[in-house]
Parts: sequence; structure tokens; C-alpha cells
Amino acid sequence: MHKVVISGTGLFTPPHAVSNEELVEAFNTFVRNHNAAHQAEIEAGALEPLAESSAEFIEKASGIKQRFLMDKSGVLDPARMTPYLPERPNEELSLQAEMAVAAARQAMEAAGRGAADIDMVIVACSNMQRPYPAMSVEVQQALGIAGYAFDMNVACSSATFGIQTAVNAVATGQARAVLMVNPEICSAHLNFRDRDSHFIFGDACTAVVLERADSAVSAQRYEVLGCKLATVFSNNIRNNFGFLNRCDESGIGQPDKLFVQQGRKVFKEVCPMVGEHIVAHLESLGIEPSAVRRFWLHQANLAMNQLIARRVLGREADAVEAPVILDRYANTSSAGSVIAFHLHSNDLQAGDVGVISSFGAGYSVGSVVLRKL
Ligand code: CO8
Repeated sequence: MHKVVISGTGLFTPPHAVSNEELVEAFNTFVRNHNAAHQAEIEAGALEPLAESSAEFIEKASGIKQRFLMDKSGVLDPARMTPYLPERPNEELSLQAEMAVAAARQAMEAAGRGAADIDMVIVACSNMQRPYPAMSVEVQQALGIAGYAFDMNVACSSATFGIQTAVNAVATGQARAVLMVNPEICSAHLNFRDRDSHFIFGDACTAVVLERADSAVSAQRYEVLGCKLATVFSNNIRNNFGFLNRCDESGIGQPDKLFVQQGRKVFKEVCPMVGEHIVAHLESLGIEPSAVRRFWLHQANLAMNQLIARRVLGREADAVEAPVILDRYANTSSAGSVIAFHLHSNDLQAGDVGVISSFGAGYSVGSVVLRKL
């Protein structure tokens, strides 16, 4: 078995920053318009009026201050509240592949690797913009990589599950190097008319190059000491969009065909699960939690991350130990923990240990323990 390192990462940040205030203004205009249009039913008691959102609530409940979106004009139009992302001809690079290629080029450059050095491409994310041909094969072709490619989806844990898959391929000699990419366009399947969740997500794409430790050439290399994955079925985060929708017209366009969650239940159930998962993983590697210099946690909710860090460390973690990027990026699904790693890892010293951890729909939990070389 070969030792495996993360030798490069990349981050594509969409062009449009949207503050909580902008989002709430659009949402509240939609609410006022909706309530005015249904005034008679509301007054007759036949319909509950919609309630307004608040920027203060969003920041207090989640820690999110803004997000980046692929399009903001459609999202902030109270009559639409869906991004404008025009379809492209089949001959053009698709949108998700474009994001993936941008992040991948950065990761490959950081790793000091060209297309000829990579044998396998994984696109791992919560939603593929089409079922086939696989997004990964389009990304592979756009970058001029030989070998093979495939897509995988484990919702917010797609990146850690993707890393584990890449580690297996490199460790067993199936691939010399693997490119693993997470193009998340969360805004396209977020219900911007739902007060409980309209603020949660942003768009982004991350990329990671993994390769054999004995031939890696980059300056920043992180040995993968171990990966640990877990899944437990739950309906508390669910999206019923799928290819069977057209077989029952009554469901088309219903809110369950977008992201829906029981946020409080998710919070309560997932935090202990993740805390125990990380502690057990570290223990299996003979590493004390106190010896971990950095936790690159999934970026869904600030209080959630503080609680998880407290469960693992037995004390509060500071912003250096558990960096926060959700204030600027919001929840970018599988990209979140990799963004934290990408932006907050270069200062580590040789020998320092850190943990990338994801958690989300499924439920799915993943942890990757790294040691800087
Ligand atoms: N403005 C003002 N008030 C609000 C708003 C709002 N926008 N929303 C809710 N409220 C009100 C509620 O009505 C409630 O009022 P009351 O007390 O009178 O009933 C009060 O505020 C409290 O509501 P909650 O209990 O719902 O608030 P919480 O403190 O629980 O915060 C959160 C809500 C922020 C959603 C929080 O529960 C949370 O972050 N939970 C964890 C969620 C999580 O980690 N989910 C993971 C999902 S990510 C994932 O798995 C990837 C899926 C695939 C990607 C999908 C991409 C689209």
C-alpha cells in the first residue's frame, strides 16, 4: 500500500456576494406581495399569512452573514426567487464543469501536476446538473486527463467520501494521482421562498489533488493518516427531486422537490454523532484530541461547529483551531470543509495534525485525519 498525500487544493468563488440584508429585503417583499394578494383568504381565516424574515435572526441562528451565488438577479427578484442560469448548448462546457475546471486548475497548479500526471477524476457533490454523461467525464475531457472519471453524491459529505475513494485508488496503485472536485450550485435547489431555509446555502467549488507521498512534488503536503465514514438514514434533510417526478404530475413543482430540513432536529441529532465519530477516529489512530492543531469542519452552522469542537476537545475551540468560513460563504454543502482547509492550512508546521470533517444529509459523516509533512 502506498502512502497518500493531499498535494494541492483549489477554490472557485462565484462572482456575486449577497448579504443577509439583501436576501431578507427580497424575501420580505415577496411575503408582503403574497399576503396582499391573498388578503381576503387571510382575513377569512382560510390562509395563514406568511411571516417576514430577519437578517438579525439569520446571523444569530447560523453565523451566516453573506453567501456567494452564481446569479443574484433572479434570486433577489421577489417575483422569481430562483437564479437565472441559462441552459447552454451541448457543445459548450456546462456550468458545473466550468466551476470544476476553474477549481481543478488551481489545485493542479498547487500540486505541481499537469493533466498527464492524473489518472482519475471524481466529481463529488450534492447535485449533478444532469444524470449523464457524468459531469466528471466532461471535466476530465476539458482538462485533457486520460484514465477514467465518475460522479458520486453523498450530499454534504461528498468531499470526504470522495477523498476516501481517491485514497483507496492511490494506496492500491490503481491511480498515481486523483483529482476530486466539488462543484456545488446549492442556490439552484434552495427554496428562496421558505423562511426557515432561504438563507442557508451558497455556491462554490473546491478541488483536491491526492497522490502517492513518495513522488509528490508540492511544497504543501498533508499525509492522509486515515479516513472514517458513516451513514445513518434520516428524512430530516430531504429533497424529492428526481427522474420519477414526471411519472406523477401532482408532485411537480411542490416544495418537497427542493431542499427541505428539520433544522433543529438535525442540529440535535448530528452534533453528538459527529463528536463521537471524530473522537473514535482519532482514538483508532492513537491520536489524542488535544494533539489536533486544526479542525476543518463542515460549514453549516457556527453554534453546531462550536458544540462539536467542545465535544471533541472538552473545551471551547478558538477560531484558529476551528476556522469559520460560513460567515462569508454560508453552507456550500460538500465544499465547506474543503474551503476551510484550503484557506486555513498553510500556516501549519511539519508534524501538525488536523481533521477535515463533513456531516449532512443521509445522515452522512466523514472524517479525514491529516499530518503536515
Ligand atoms: N427569520 C426570522 N425568524 C425565523 C426565521 C427567519 N428566517 N426562520 C425561522 N424563524 C423563527 C422560527 O419560526 C422560530 O420561531 P418560534 O420560536 O416562534 O417558533 C424561531 O425562529 C426559531 O426557529 P428554529 O428553531 O428553526 O431556529 P434554529 O435556532 O434551529 O436555527 C437553523 C435554524 C439555522 C436552520 C439551525 O437549526 C441549523 O442550522 N440546523 C442545522 C442544519 C444543518 O446542519 N443542516 C445540514 C444541511 S446541509 C446538507 O445536508 C446538505 C444537503 C444537500 C445540499 C442542499 C443544497 C440546497
